[in-house]
Amino acid sequence: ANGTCTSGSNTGSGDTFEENVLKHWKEYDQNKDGKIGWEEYKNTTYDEEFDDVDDKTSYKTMLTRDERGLRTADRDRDGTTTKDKFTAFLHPEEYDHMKAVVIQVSQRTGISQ
Ligand SMILES: [Ca+2]
Repeated sequence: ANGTCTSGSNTGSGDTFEENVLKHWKEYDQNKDGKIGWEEYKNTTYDEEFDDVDDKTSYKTMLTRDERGLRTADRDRDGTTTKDKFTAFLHPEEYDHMKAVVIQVSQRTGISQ
């Protein structure tokens, strides 16, 4: 995951899978309602650092990829992301129903033109 590992106080390579998810979860669930909405996700991930970025194409590509990932993780299609869904989104390789996303992402990043 790009752009989410900027914590200066992070001492650790010892994070477990769950600790890692929880760390991101707290970061993204800004209003602490136990769900992450798309807007919440977008605001946390892309913030204003992309506002004046030249490369709008890669911004859009990332945005589309993330939206697709979250939609795929949203199995009951209620439009919100619970912790279970968020875990699947962060670690799609661990979940059968996320396999399509893993394949799409690796294809996308594997092609350099
Ligand atoms: Ca929330």
